[in-house]
Amino acid sequence: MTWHILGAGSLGSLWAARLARRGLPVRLVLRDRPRLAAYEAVGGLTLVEQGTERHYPIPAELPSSAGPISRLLVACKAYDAESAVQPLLPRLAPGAELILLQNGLGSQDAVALRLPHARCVLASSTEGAFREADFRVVFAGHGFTWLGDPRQPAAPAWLDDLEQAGIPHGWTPDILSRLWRKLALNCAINPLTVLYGCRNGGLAEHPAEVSVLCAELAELLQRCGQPDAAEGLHEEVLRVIQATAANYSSMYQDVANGRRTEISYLLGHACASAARHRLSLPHLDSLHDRLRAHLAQRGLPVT
Ligand code: NAD
Ligand code: KPL
Repeated sequence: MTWHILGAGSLGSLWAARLARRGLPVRLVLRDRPRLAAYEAVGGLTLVEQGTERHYPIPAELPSSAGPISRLLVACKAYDAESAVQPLLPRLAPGAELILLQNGLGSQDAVALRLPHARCVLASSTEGAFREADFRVVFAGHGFTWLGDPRQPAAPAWLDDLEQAGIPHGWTPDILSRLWRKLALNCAINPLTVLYGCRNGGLAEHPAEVSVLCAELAELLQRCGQPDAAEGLHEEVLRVIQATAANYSSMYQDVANGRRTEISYLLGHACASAARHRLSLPHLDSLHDRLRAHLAQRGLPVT
């Protein structure tokens, strides 16, 4: 069965190249004609791995192309996922499965609401990749991808394709807990690195602020029915700050490069969930306000 990949950016290209090089059928779905023409001009994707580059002439098509889609990897940013899937709805075959690679929470529900009859598998990935140029991606950090379906605990047969492609992954009955935990880590670290203009390690100079945010985030996770995601959060945040001390967080990099952030699906989602549960989290709210003001000052979207 063909893997249709929507979003030929960093993670989408990384998945596409690894699946294609094992001989698995892959097709990229590109946004529009100009983007398809640009892709055809370079003749495929280039993946750079440990300094070695390889070219993959993977076929590409438009959302409006003919033919059914049975398996769709959605590899857009969270804020693009719903609108990117929309034009593909008429092409989805009965029993189609979608794999949603978005970080944070909120975009997955928005997509799933449009697809009451399709299976949506959610993913939480710690792999690292970035775009060096259009259709040229660098595999920057090995990691792991958790997959799961909150509505259907049975693992799909296509996990064998990931095994074959060497994509490190695991199936979990509790993918929401994984997504909440990653969201909490990102909320405790990423906005502060933007506001202080520092690497992750720079947060070691702000222990009280990190600690109070972790306490509020743990309270939120408990209230949202995710006690496992709350367990030992502060300790893990401190471990990640130390282990990734030399790195710039993904949100820091987005802001530094003038790119839209996924704020609404991270801190925005956390604050909105707290409000829905009538939970007062003043430090998290204040962090959200400060981050939005910072983005607005730089002319970046605040959602
Ligand atoms: P990216 O910006 O590199 O790629 C997204 C791609 O989607 C772009 O090529 C864009 O042109 C395309 N796109 C947007 N709208 C589209 C549309 N309507 N039709 C077709 N294509 C469309 O993003 P990314 O870094 O690969 O991130 C994707 C998701 O994975 C994000 O939620 C991110 O947080 C998450 N993630 C990324 C990494 C990483 O290392 N890059 C790691 C973990 C998680
Ligand atoms: O995932 C991250 C990111 O930068 O987005 C880490 C390294 C965990 C920091 O929150």
